[in-house]
Amino acid sequence: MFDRRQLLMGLGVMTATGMMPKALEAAGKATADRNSVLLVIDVQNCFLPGGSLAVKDGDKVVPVINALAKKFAHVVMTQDWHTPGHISFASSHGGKKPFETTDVAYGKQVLWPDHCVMGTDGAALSKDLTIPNAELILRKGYNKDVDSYSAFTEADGKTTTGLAGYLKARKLQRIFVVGLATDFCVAWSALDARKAGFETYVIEDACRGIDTQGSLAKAWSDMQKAGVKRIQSSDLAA
Ligand code: VGL
Ligand code: ZN
Repeated sequence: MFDRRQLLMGLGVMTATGMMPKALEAAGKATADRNSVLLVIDVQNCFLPGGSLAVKDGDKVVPVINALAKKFAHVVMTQDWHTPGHISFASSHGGKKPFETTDVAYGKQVLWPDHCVMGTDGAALSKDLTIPNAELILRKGYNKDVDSYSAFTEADGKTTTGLAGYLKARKLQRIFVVGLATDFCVAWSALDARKAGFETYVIEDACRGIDTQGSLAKAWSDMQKAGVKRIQSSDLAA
């Protein structure tokens, strides 16, 4: 016999189309259920047209992300948030230019123009984002000697931001990653999400890449190998 509670729980997993999530996924779709979170990576002025590390067409992601955010019960956003003189800035390494690499204590570091310095207008989230329901804004990259593309783990491979613990404590087990840049902070976050055991999607048309030295193709290949699901915003049912 079904009791009332079982019946309601059963209804809870049905979607508006009447299809179960599993059936939708079989058709190449995905659903934002109550255990899903939209993770909006680094939609900040420095990465938008006119910014110091502008991502081509970076502003195009904003309306797509605004529309997606309405479908999610849970939204978390990140901000790249560096000290002045940060280790990831070419200007901190005499003679080095942006987009060159250098060896640092934790391995190879790509060097960037100065960007997202904490408290500056360049580090602010885009004013065109309309996501008042975002429940956490997580800053990363604030340790002067360690970069952090990933929202989960700094570039030393061991210092945690606490995000995995936060999401697990709140039973958010399915992560949809969007934002800037596909081949750096989005990809590293998605790969770490998989390492931490989350079901992970990247919504391609809600991201744009930097694409330096083959980084975009490599990022998609690494993500595919790690089991990250690559979808379009139109694939999202709920
Ligand atoms: C990023 C390079 C340097 C990103 C951040 O958000 O993808 N890329 N800092
Ligand atoms: Zn950065």
